[in-house]
Amino acid sequence: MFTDTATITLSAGKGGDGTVAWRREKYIPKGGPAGGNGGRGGSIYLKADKELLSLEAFRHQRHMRAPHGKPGGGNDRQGQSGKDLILKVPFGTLAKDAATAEILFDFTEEGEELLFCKGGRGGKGNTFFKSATHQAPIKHTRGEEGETKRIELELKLIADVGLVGFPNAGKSTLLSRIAKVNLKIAPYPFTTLTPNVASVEMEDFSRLLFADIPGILEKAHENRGLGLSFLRHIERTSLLVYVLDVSGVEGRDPLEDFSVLQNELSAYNKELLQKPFLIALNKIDVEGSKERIDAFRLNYPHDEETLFEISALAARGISSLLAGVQRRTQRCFS
Ligand SMILES: Nc1nc2c(ncn2[C@@H]2O[C@H](COP(=O)(O)OP(=O)(O)OP(=O)(O)O)[C@@H](O)[C@H]2O)c(=O)[nH]1
Ligand SMILES: [Mg+2]
Repeated sequence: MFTDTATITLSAGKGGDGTVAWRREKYIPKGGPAGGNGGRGGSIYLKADKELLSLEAFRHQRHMRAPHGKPGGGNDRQGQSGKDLILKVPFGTLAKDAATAEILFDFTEEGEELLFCKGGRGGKGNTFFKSATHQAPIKHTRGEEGETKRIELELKLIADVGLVGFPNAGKSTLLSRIAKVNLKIAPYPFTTLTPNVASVEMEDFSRLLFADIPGILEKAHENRGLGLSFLRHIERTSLLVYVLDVSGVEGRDPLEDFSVLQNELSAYNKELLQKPFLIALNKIDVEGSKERIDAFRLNYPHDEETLFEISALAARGISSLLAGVQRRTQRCFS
């Protein structure tokens, strides 16, 4: 299962208590205090890891605890510190305070690491309280509690290119073909229920990450179909590819679909319309599609850098589309 949000509780370890002990050695009567300090409790860090692709690991274990520090020992021995806990989260994870929704951190760089909960300090043993006027203190302090936080993790996939389209437009077919992976494809809407991300090799052997998200319907912003929450996965892409069905098989009109998709994207986040985009008119292998392609070209300013005719199924026009993607992303990155 794909998990893209998780609410977890983090508890750092408590510090070990300070100890009361006395020196007991032969020939040294009244040896004085010898109680060591407690060890520090373990802290909790979160660290971005590119290898992880979901928050799945947090689905079963929702309360993470770092170990407590050990109490101080006799002979002034310091208690052992609790080991720090480093939790790996996928690259692209946003951490928020679960109560206030305040953004605590956005993990956008591989290997980034941040302290979330500090372990409690160890208590002082009675040796600490020895002074010139107080040679045999019985005073000691307890270890501090570790910090506890409830945080919400949200994964925003950081793909380079996002495929958007109506259900059944052929997004998964296209991604399966270009990334050479097997994705679920079927002739009914909403085959894709959770985003797929796959890496695609370009002509120059560089790689781009493509995200295939569930299909979008008119009024998706009012929660029709699967709603729009999946659009968060394409908010960070540098290029969108609208996949439009020109087969007419389902009575779809690509011009109308394009405008509905743009409206829905804008209802979710207006900035999505500012992103560079390409249009892939898909299913050109189907007889009669020419009519809709011509109508689209007539109504939509003809631009060879933006408009591509493809058949994801019959593998037509794919390399020109990828070359177009590459030109556009290079322009975005530079
Ligand atoms: N004739 C033809 N059929 C295609 C083409 N591309 C996809 N299809 C078919 O269209 C149907 C839907 O394809 P999918 O790739 O599952 O569509 P999707 O856009 O991922 O759909 P959702 O996951 O439901 O949003 C399948 O039956 C595909 O075989 C194409 O280029 N030509
Ligand atoms: Mg699909």
